[in-house]
Amino acid sequence: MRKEAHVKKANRTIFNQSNQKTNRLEVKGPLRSGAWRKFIGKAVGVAAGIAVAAIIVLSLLLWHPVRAEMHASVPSPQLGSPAFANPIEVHSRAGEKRLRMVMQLINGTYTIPNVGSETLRQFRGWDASQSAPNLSNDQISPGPTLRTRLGDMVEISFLNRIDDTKFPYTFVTDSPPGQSDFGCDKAGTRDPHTGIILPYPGNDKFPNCFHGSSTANIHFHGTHTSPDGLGDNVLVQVLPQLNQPDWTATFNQIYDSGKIPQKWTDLPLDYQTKQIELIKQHDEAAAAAAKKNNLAPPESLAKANQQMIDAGLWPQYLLGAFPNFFQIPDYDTCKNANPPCKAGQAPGTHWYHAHKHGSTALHIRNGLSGALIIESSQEDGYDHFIRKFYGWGDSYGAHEKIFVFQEYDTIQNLERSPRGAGGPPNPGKGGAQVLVNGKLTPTITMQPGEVQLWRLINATEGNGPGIIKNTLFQAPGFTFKQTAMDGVQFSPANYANQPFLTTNAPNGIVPGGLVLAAGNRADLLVQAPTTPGIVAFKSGGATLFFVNVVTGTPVSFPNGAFPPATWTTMPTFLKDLSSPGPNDVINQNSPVKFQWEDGRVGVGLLPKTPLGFPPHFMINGKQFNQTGDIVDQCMPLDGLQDWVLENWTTLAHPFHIHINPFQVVRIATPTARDTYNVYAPPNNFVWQDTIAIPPAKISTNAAGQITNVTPGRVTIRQTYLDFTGTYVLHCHILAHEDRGMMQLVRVVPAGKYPAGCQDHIPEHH
Ligand SMILES: [Cu+2]
Repeated sequence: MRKEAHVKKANRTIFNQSNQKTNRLEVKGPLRSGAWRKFIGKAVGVAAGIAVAAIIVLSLLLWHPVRAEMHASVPSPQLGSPAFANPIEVHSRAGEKRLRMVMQLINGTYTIPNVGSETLRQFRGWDASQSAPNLSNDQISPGPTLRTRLGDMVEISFLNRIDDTKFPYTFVTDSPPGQSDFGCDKAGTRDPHTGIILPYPGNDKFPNCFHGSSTANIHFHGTHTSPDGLGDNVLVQVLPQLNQPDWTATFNQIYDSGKIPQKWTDLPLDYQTKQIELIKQHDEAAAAAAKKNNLAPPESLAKANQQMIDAGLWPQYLLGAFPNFFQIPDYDTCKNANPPCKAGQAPGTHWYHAHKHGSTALHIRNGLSGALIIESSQEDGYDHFIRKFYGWGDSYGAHEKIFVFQEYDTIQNLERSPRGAGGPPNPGKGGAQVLVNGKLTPTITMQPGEVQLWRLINATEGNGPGIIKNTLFQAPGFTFKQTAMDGVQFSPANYANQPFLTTNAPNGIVPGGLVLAAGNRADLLVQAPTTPGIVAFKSGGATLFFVNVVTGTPVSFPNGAFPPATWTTMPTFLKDLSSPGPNDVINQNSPVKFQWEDGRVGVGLLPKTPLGFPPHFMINGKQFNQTGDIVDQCMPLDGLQDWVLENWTTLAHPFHIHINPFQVVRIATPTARDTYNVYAPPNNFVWQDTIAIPPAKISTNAAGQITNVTPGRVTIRQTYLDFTGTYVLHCHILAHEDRGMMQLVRVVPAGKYPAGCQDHIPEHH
């Protein structure tokens, strides 16, 4: 039985820890230098043939912002750099206004560039009218790019076909403390100072620990859709099932109806009854496995499901298959519907990734993410405007480059053994390199003076090398014009002012320039220089990709200049939100505080650090679900609110909230004790759905006690339109999210506010 295997594996790990050794977590030496990609130094010339290995400082520690910097010495021209390629694409069927596809979660042995073969999970997807592609491809890649248009239906049959016997300890629920091995993943790390094994989870407590990594779902990051049911529902948990019933006919019945089911009982009876039965069987198998090992059974998933169904809500636990089904709201159409929508989807660069609490970080490091491109529907819309200006026709073709930045690794830092007594922690095999669409430092070829639309998506775990730095936009000879942030086009004023890329923006530059935290996206029109040559695009010191500008006649455009001198107007629902009135909420006196334990002055893992274990990341003094099933932030539908977000730690946390984007009104970056660099434009606020809250400045006295914390502050303005339901806000450094830095959020109808805020809370671990 599968669950038995997990329990045994967990026991074996613990047994090995007590013997001060492990099977799967042995202490490993540094990466073999010969394994690193080699480059030919320009200075010595190709003929000299002297290979210069890229030097990577392997001092990455997940919670250490400074030492995590990746330093690479990469002279050009590059040798052995693969050609850049957009990820494969699944797009809406033109005549049907629908994207109907299969998205399968699989596992296998894949080659990570520079690392070797590893057992990973991957997304593979295809249009449902076609047969499955060859799934034995051993190259890692993001999931397919999904390309839709405003107004389209999205119909994704999500099949979790992971063979969970290939991965350690994967259960999704807990049992009474001390009575069984269900709960957090188990592993060991050796303290280099004492030689003692510090077992994971250590001080982490379920559900705020790494766990449940064979269970998944899909979050559609940046979409304005329902957080409930078959929409952008991240509270649903689809457990793995290698061999599945064929759900094609059942799911097609749902999609073909054209009506999005609003209740569980709206789904075909076949799916309801089979799922209830499958989860019951899963409970029984887990209980039997526990009994065989003299352990208490885990909590019943079937019981949790039944409680939700009885309350008229959606069950959280499903086995193997889930039909994601929602519409991309087109404001130009839905504003005339009955009832009318109040906002639409912003056309732009969005993305998707697995979002099961406890395994989001590991999943993102398995590459379980991909681009979601939503195109405009009208002649003056974002994509139509750009393509018309450059004469690119009805589709971008090779003029568009999609960058899914990812990091690949098979295990979390906290679950990994250090390299040896006294040595730096083991950064993992692929943990220090950022790949582009699954490739290491690929090369884009451009004509002299050519213009392309670049869509950048930071799908890394978000720490250290995963922060895409502003140096990327300082590549010599290239010209950049940012057109969108987080999938929302710039207003004409911001298009002209370029708040991230220039110092001429109102009230000065956005602190840090264009830096992409995990979850951020940016669109830029990029023009190559007319001088041929190879240019490295670097994030800090690390080269992410190259552009090879070839020899030739500079490209000319029908409309001449780069970039367009005028810019298309904003859709009306994306105009500036009004300032909150007396009846709106401004949480000036109750900020959303991103913090760690009182007394902590820095990150740290080992006993030499102040508190002896890695930080417990919290929001407003508690971890996710720490005080039970409580909605942390409840808002009335149509509410307009300004929130102050604060950061009381010494590393930036990217705040992300689902369903509705927000406008960034103010950024206050601490520069010294009680001193800030403030960015506060008077209007034309940039829309984002993810923003890094600047780190705090912490002062201490001679005894090391904290005497002052000057927190980083961001003010966001948001309104909660069109969709009620329960969802989340969280830190997009996903290891922080898994370990507690998340809140449960709910939007209720105005008439049920606040009475309905705490009704029937879904389980969410
Ligand atoms: Cu964080």
